[in-house]
Amino acid sequence: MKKALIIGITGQDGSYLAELLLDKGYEVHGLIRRASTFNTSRINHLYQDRHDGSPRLLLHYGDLSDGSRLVSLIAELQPDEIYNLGAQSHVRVSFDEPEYTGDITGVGTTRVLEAVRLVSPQSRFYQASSSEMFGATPPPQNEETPFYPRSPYGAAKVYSYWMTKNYREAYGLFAVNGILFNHESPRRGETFVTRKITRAAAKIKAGLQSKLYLGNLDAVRDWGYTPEYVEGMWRMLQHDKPMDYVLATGHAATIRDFLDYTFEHIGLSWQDYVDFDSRYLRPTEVDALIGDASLAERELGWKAQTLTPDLAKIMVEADVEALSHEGSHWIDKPKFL
Ligand code: NDP
Ligand code: GDR
Repeated sequence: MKKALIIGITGQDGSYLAELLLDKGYEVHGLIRRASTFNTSRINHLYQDRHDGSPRLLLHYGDLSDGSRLVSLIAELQPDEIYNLGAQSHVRVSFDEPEYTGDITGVGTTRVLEAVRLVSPQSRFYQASSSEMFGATPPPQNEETPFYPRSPYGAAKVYSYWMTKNYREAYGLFAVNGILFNHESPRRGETFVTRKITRAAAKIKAGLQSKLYLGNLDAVRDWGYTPEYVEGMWRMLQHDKPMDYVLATGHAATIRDFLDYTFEHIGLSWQDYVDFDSRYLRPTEVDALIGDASLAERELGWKAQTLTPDLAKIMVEADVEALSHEGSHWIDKPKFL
């Protein structure tokens, strides 16, 4: 049985990747952070108590700030595959917390790479690199496009990208960068713009909210569907050569387009509800990201199937459904999101 370690298993991508690997028969280990409240809601449905049979999903406390813990855990597990999906992943927040973002999203990767080099060099390593590394470089962007990050988050990801590449070249590790464009799902964090829109639309439809405050509506993004992207991550680690790949749909949409797709689907007009709030603007914006994933299609047989209009429908339908089940508990989430 293959063994995988997912750092960031409680996040959007980690939860879908855990499902995929369990379906493929892996033993899946996940790193979770100690918190004063439960932070495993995205993976609770996968969890099986250690006392009931032989679970294939096992969770371990740790943190990307804690290098010695990464060494002890990786030494103990000797995983076949390690996926580093852990990060302070919010671009706007990275302007408020640039040093913390550099430590976790940047140096955290080096801590994992060092642990792999020292105690488990046979492990295959996946680094969650990002289209945010392209930043101000105009689209279309592919593996050859120069980086020009526009945020502390983007700069930290560029550092992690180069450290991953360097450990591959310097020490012969099987270490790859997946350069993923935005990917979304009903499990997307509530403060990213797509989910913020689909949750608000569901609440507006139910008569529980009257306004939605957003920032820049003109940014262009290439939004795909997360379950397809975690399959791409896995394929990168099954390839015979360690290489870096872009995953993207190749299609462009603005925030306005996403609002259109979402609100039209539930029979409303977003212009009646959306207002501007400058606190959602970033000091420097990434204007346009549109990926060219032809290398992944040629070498991994990977191609995005779900495009943004269908993605918006999947997400808003899931939020309408969740609201009907969870009612006021669901809507009581804090307003500062
Ligand atoms: P999320 O923000 O949903 O998940 C991030 C994960 O990292 C969570 O499990 C979180 O734990 C964990 N984490 C945060 N800080 C630490 C820390 N100090 N130590 C250990 N773990 C930590 O992100 P996504 O799932 O959307 O993205 C996964 C990865 O892919 C991230 O690295 C992101 O930057 C990158 N990425 C994402 C893209 C996207 O469109 N989604 C596109 C390109 C790259 P907790 O639950 O406790 O907060
Ligand atoms: P992004 O995602 O920055 O692309 O990073 P986000 O959804 O936060 O922003 C996308 C675009 O929407 C604009 N926007 C708003 N964004 C948020 N969050 N909230 C708002 O109210 C709002 N109004 C407008 C933003 O300015 C931006 O242009 C995501 C993260 O998952 C990263 O971790 C990942 O690396 C990249 O995608 C690829």
